[in-house]
Amino acid sequence: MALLTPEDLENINKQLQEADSTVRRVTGLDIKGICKDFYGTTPCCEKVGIVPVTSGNGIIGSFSESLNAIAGYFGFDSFITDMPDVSGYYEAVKNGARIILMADDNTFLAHNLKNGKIANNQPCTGIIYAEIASRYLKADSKEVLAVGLGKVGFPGAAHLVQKGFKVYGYDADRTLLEKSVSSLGIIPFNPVSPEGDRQRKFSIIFEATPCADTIPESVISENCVISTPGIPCAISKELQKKCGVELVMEPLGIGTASMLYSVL
Ligand code: NAD
Ligand code: 2YH
Repeated sequence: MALLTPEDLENINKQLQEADSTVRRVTGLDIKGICKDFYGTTPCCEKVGIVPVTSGNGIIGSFSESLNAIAGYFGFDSFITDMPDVSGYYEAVKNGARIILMADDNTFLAHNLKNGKIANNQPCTGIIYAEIASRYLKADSKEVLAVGLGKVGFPGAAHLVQKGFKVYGYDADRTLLEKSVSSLGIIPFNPVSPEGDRQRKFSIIFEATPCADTIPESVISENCVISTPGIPCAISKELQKKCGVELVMEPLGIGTASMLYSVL
């Protein structure tokens, strides 16, 4: 399990603002607008308690502070507890938190204590990046390439299938690829070495791997959108510029917004 680093989270507000303007250009709506439209919810200053967690690899510098900034950006009234772990949870509830945000090395959750709704970062991230990709205003077809079909990618790809897209997909893990083919009807397509003459270009690409350079130039159509929560980035800056790619990529905020709106 790849953990976020303080370097990933540097200038989180700026990263979020830049991602927001890309999302607006790509879809016509900002991140708030997409979450509101998709989940049918609107924040009403709900109090969010952010609890640092010390288990496993421990507290990540600026993780809680980044969540606090993100929650504020999306209109939530948030605070970080002084204490971590169970004591922090107790402190959050005692101080009136309606939603708890906390993460260990495996699970990052949002739990609404009033209505019982709970969200996991991985499916929420996959679904919202897929939703953004699906709304690309300049898409030339309803064909999508989905690369990386793990805990984030699989729910995202499933969402695209459910929305009626023809999803071509690839995962380096053969078992995961076969599961996506049999349970979602995904069409196997290895972007790096497509079989025979099946080379294709896509105007919508959804990527969720922990690897760099997973999307080669050969599959990118002019001005395509790549919507990718994957860290590090799926394409180099040079390739992004050369192909005029609209890149939706941000390390924490879009997925957290999806979690928060989903539990309202
Ligand atoms: P995962 O390990 O469950 O899935 C990643 C998948 O990518 C694996 O199935 C792996 O086989 C596949 N893969 C690796 N290299 C590949 C390649 N070259 N081509 C095709 N498939 C390849 O991980 P996950 O939990 O789904 O997370 C995926 C990425 O998303 C990670 O980088 C994670 O840090 C990131 N993430 C980002 C956010 C965010 O808000 N931006 C949120 C959650 C996760
Ligand atoms: O970054 C992570 C894991 N990859 C799970 C998130 C799923 N995308 N966890 C963050 C750990 C935070 C730490 N325990 C803290 O600072 O509280």
